[in-house]
Amino acid sequence: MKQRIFSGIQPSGNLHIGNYLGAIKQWLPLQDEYDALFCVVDLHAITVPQDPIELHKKTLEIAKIYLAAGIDPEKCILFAQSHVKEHTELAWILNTIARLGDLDKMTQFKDKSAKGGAETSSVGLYTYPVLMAADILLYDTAVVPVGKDQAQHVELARTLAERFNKRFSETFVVPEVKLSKEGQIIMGLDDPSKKMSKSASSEYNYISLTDDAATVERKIKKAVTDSGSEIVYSDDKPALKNLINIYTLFSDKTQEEVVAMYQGKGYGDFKAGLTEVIVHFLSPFQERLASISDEEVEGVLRKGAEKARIIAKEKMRQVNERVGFLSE
Ligand code: ATP
Ligand code: LTN
Repeated sequence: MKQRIFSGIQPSGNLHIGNYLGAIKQWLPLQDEYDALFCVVDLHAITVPQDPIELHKKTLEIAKIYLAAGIDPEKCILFAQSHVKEHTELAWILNTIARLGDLDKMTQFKDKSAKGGAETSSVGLYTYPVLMAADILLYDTAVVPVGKDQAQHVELARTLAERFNKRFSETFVVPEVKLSKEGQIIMGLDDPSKKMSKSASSEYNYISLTDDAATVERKIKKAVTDSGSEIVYSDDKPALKNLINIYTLFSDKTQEEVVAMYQGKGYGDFKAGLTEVIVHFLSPFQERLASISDEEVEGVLRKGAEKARIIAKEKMRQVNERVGFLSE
């Protein structure tokens, strides 16, 4: 039997090339090797305020992006988190297993709440990792493919699974994290010390998957570079290193090959070449994206939720019984 994997992306902000290279692109081969579930995590998105109309639109858009990138609903289960109520049901129970001490360690909450202050952050943002643990544990997930920024959350899912199993008997599979390779965390174009982020304040931080060729060109031109003029791949030149990483991931060339191609040339040539490889990927991708209708993607999500629900319901029956709830 194939092992199960689960991963998800929030329908908030503009999906960028970091999300594609660091997450979706790596999921594509996993659809064949694993029993895969991919989720649009709308319940996670509302841990920070969302405009309802935008949220609705973004949820459909993220699902379309999955499809346009090559996620195949014939091979995996693709669904929206809020369609399977068991996610919130299990999250509540796990909230009673998680400790304040566990959540106080979570760096994402610290980072995200730093902007507006912890006092005004939602309680949902604080317990976000518990909901994520519920997503994972509900399906007996063995492997969770995510970027390094999410490793701490998967670690919490392991802790909660172990704690629950110990208290109530063996119930959950303890999941393993599968990290994207070094170089696959894409840094901000305006600040190579921080990851490219959809919630960045400046649009010059990221290249959105829906940016047109002129926008890509403008953003790459404006991307910060390091001092010097040679194209070299080195830790002392984090901005250039990040751009070379993006180049290699879109062109399937090695860093050495990219550096060799631009030997004796300057940043201008390199940036023009980089723009070209990005646009070369984005144009056909955006064509596929535009060809998927709302109705089509709604149908895919509905069918996905039906399949996910079967697994989730059985797990919750087990969990509720172990906890001591009366059967319905
Ligand atoms: P935000 O920055 O607003 O928190 P995000 O861009 O991190 O959002 P998420 O929905 O949190 O987006 O992440 C979706 C997936 O994309 C996760 O697997 C995450 O690890 C991956 N990811 C996000 N940003 C990057 C990045 N810059 N490089 C590589 N992978 C990324
Ligand atoms: N928090 C994740 C998205 C996410 C997720 C999950 C990833 C929510 N639930 C379960 C893997 C497994 C993020 O990437 N920001």
